[in-house]
Amino acid sequence: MTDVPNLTELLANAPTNWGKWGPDDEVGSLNYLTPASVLQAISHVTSGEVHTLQRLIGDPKGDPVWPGRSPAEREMVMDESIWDREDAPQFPGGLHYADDKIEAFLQGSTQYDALGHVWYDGKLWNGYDARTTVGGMDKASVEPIAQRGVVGTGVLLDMARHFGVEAMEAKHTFDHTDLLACAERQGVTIDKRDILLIRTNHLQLFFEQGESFYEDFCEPGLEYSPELVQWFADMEIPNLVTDTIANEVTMDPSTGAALVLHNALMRNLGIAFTEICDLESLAEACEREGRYKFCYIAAPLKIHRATGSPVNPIALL
Ligand code: UVW
Repeated sequence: MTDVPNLTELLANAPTNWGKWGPDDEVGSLNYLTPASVLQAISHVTSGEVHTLQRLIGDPKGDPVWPGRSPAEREMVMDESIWDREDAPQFPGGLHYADDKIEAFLQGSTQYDALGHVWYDGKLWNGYDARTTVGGMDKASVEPIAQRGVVGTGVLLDMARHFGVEAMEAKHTFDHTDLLACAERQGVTIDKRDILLIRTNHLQLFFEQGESFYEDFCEPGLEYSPELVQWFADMEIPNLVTDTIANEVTMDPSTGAALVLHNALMRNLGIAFTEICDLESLAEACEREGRYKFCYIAAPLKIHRATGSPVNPIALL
């Protein structure tokens, strides 16, 4: 561990977008998504086919979550059994109803990360002090992202298919040159300000392997390099969406540092992260139709001071 460089050293010369949208900005690169880009995104809708990208919460087969988090627990509060009791509430007209509640990590399902969700060196996105997270996110919480919503052109990069596998294995890394090669193979161009949706289908292994999935936990995904970060900055990517728990290789293979891209892309460039998506039906449709661009729409929940929020994004073909 002692040989692992800290993020301050590793990202010393990395580009940032701090200040680019003013000292009070809390949505970062989502600012690239203007009304004109919304109209551009809608122009990709030709069949009207709708794909929802959220994974089921409370899946009987299990909910994949980051180690240390637990899946949401749903509890029935009111159901027909309440009316077996003497003291059951009585409503005029004989009304009965069902109610339930969940206890859930806000980062424990398909989710948007708040831009302030990760940091190093005592500073969050846009230079906000990390002390602003104490007791709730006073800065760069998920709420401003939820207030604005996310609509833009999505491009699916089916990396599992590109590498010729059903599901990508742990620790398998790739970079922006692989994204470009995948796009070329699919016959699509990645344009500036496109929302990137990266399919690995890695979580199929969660459902096949059960608890052993978490042994030596290291998901596959994008690997940090200064060139990759510069490419994301130059391409003005507003949002990175994947079907893994944390959107990038968990431990950087060359340095051993954890979640480097969360910091280089989210904290420094203000790129929104959307994690634990289910991209399977979308990938099938894209392959069937031979087109990989669509209108991507997502509205995380408006939760005051939250570090993230569940979301059910939509790809509209
Ligand atoms: C962490 O940042 C630890 O997790 P995630 O972004 O996957 O919610």
